[in-house]
Order: sequence, then structure tokens, then C-alpha cells
Amino acid sequence: MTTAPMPAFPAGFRWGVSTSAYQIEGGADADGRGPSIWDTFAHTPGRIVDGSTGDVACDHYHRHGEDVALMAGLGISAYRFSIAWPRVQPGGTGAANPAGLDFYDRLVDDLLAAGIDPVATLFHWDLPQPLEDAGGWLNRDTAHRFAEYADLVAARLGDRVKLWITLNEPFIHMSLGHGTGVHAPGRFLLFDALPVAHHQLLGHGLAVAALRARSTSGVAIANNYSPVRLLGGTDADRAAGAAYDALHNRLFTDPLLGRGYPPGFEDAPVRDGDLDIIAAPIDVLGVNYYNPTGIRAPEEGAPLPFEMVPLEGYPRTGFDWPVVPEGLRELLTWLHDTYGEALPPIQITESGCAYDDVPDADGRVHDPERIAYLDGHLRAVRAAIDDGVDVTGYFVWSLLDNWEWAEGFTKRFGLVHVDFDTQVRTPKSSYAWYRDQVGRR
Ligand code: GBH
Repeated sequence: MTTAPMPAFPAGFRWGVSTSAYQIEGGADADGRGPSIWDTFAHTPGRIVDGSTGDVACDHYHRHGEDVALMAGLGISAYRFSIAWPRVQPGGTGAANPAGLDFYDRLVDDLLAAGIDPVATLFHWDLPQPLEDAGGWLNRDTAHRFAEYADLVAARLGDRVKLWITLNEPFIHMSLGHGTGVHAPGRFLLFDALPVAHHQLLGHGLAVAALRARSTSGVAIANNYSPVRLLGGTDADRAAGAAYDALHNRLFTDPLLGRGYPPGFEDAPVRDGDLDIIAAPIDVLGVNYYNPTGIRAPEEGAPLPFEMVPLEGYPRTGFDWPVVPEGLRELLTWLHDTYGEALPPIQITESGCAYDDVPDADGRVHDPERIAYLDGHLRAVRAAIDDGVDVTGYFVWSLLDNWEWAEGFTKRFGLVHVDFDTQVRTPKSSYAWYRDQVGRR
């Protein structure tokens, strides 16, 4: 880690942290919440590595006051959280459950009182189970249900949420949720999962219109990106790189920014008018970045048109993901060069890493690797701004150690350590470090 001082960021740069509902809230049966696909999945034996569920998670539903105080202590200007659709519409359709919305109403007011901008994600993968039973995102109707839900949320919170994020990582929800079955709802459709891409994008576009009708705040989507590192120089390797890029980096961005689907995705179930709905202008592109991906040509007869290969020569996080801060600069300049005028300002809506983070004898948690990780990635953002990319915010994943999907409680991403037996929160050394960065704004 360089000792040079962190360069200053532009005035008004949004400093934040991110979380998501199912990963922190708990309160699975509180105040009329219905089941989501993640409740079903986590309660199915064999799906989660440690057999845990999000029934309690960080019990944030009952401890949000303490958690907002932790955010205020960081001095951040924004908090990205997600709203649990099954709290708002337990059956996935129909009138809102007012008690479910009350929770977010209080959270938003507490944030504003602490001087923190609420940034609300509407869908971070927790689809109401009754909608899944009706076909889920494979069913076009779910896009319309999503827009109705967006309308109910905006009717209640539209005067106070400062930025809306429609979907979180629709690529991961399609690929891990419906392609390989590692995430809920656990379907194994490989490329037949493509309608899930189109219906999520259509839901996004319809939700943008619903949000605009109720709220003057900005609207965004949070996509995940992974730059390609080609591990070979043949034409076949280059073709594999292009195929991975189309799937991971362009499938959810080309149509959003008015280019239609990239080559190879002509099978998406597009109807007349859909592409215009999807390309409705957005105010911010949310970028979730973790690492680049090594790609080479697949073996003859392999099911995918590329082979993913672990990148050598980099430090690794506790999740075994390579630490490549310059990949973030590369990604940001790639977005800028590829989409040009069509690209809205970018906010990094997730950036972070998991380590073991064991408390020492005095109960303190020292996480120098996380400090080095965040330092490197913030410098990469700063360098991209110097390159001419309009980046207006950075959100650390995550405020708290939380329930990491199929990995259960085995991966800790927080600036704040959580003891999942006692629910005691302990700020790590990275919390103090991030507070010092934020204090420079
Ligand atoms: C995000 O997904 C989610 O939005 C969030 O809920 C989650 O908790 C957080 O990230 C941390 O996982 O195989 O070594 O190349 C992240 C999606 C997909 C990013 C897998 C890293 C592969 C690493 N991730 N990816 S590697």
C-alpha cells in the first residue's frame, strides 16, 4: 500500500456504504412479511454451505437505530440499502402492507436526521415466493408486478429517498439464480435463463416510469462488471473474451444505453416497444466491481463459449478473489470509451472484500488487508476521474458483516464486525480508516 496521501475527491462526491435487506434484516416474520425465494432456498437442506438462513441475520430490523448511529459515526453522506418486496407486498401483488413500509419510513427519517442520503434499491434478489410460483422472472408478467411494487414504494418514500436503484446485479440473479442454480431460486437452465435478463430489464424500464411519476429523485440501476484478462493470444482466445464480455459486461448495459442486445443474444423474448422502455434515460449508472476474470478459449465441446481461469500473481481475499484495483480504473475507462455520450455519471455502488477478521484478545478487529483493498480501489477511482470518467460516488460493501448468500455466515465483508451469537457490533480498524477518508470531503 502506497504511503502517498490519498488525492482529494471532487466536492459533492457521495461517500457511502451498502447493504441489502435479506443479508442484514432478519425479522423474517415481522409485521406481515411474506416469504421470498431466498427464505425458501436457505431453508432447503444443502443449499447454504453452513446450513444457515437469513431468519435473523444481523437483526437489523430490530437494531436499525444502532446501525444508523454507526453510519453517523463514519461521517458518510449516503447509505445504500434495499427494500424487501415481501415486506411491502407479501403476496407479490395487490395493496401495500403498511406495516412493512413503516419500517423503511422510519429508517429513511432516521438517516435524514443523521445527515445521510437514503439510496434505496428496490430489488436485491428477494422475490416474493408467490411470484416465483407463478413463474418468477421467466414470466413476463413479473416485470409489470415489479413496476406496481415500485409505484407503492415511491408513493410512500418518493419525497425522501435521494436516489433509486431499480435492480441489483441482474446478471448475477440471472446467471447464478437461474443459469447454474447456486443462488435462489436454484434453477439450472444455462443459456435458457436468457428471458430472466429481458424481463428484469423490462421491469427496470417500467419501474423507471413509475418512479418518475411519483418522485423527482434520480434513478439508477446497479450492474456488476468484470473486465476480461485474456490468457492467450489466439483468435479462439479473443473470441472467447468477446463472448464473455458480451454476456457479463454488455448484456445488461447495451440495451439500457440504447444499443439493443449485443450479438449472440437475439433469442431474448423482445416485443415491439420493449427496447424503448428499457432505454429510458437514467441519472446514474451504478457499478459493482470486485475483480477481473481470466478468460481463454474453451475445450472442444465445452458447454460455454469461454473458459474462466483463476488469475495468478495477485493477492487474494478470504473469498479467494484476486485483488486487482487497477481493474476498476480499466473498467471505468472502458465504460467511458465504449458508451461515450450515452453513459450517465457513474457511482461505485459496491466495492469491498471478505477476510476472516477474528477479534484479538481485547476484542478489537484489525483488518489491514481491507484497508489496503479500499485504499487501492479508491485511488483507482480517483485515477479514472483524472482520465475523464465522471464518477460521483463510492459505496463500500458492506457496513456490517452479514449473511453472504450461499456462503452463509462464512464470509465477512463489513467495516463493522458482527458477533452472530450476541449481535454485538465492533467497528474494525477499516471503519476508522474509512471515516478518515470520508472526513476529507
Ligand atoms: C455482490 O455480488 C452482491 O450484490 C452482494 O449482495 C454480495 O454480498 C457481494 O457482492 C459480495 O459477494 O470467481 O474469483 O472471479 C457479487 C458478485 C460474483 C462478484 C462472483 C465476484 C467472482 C469472483 N460476485 N464474482 S471469481
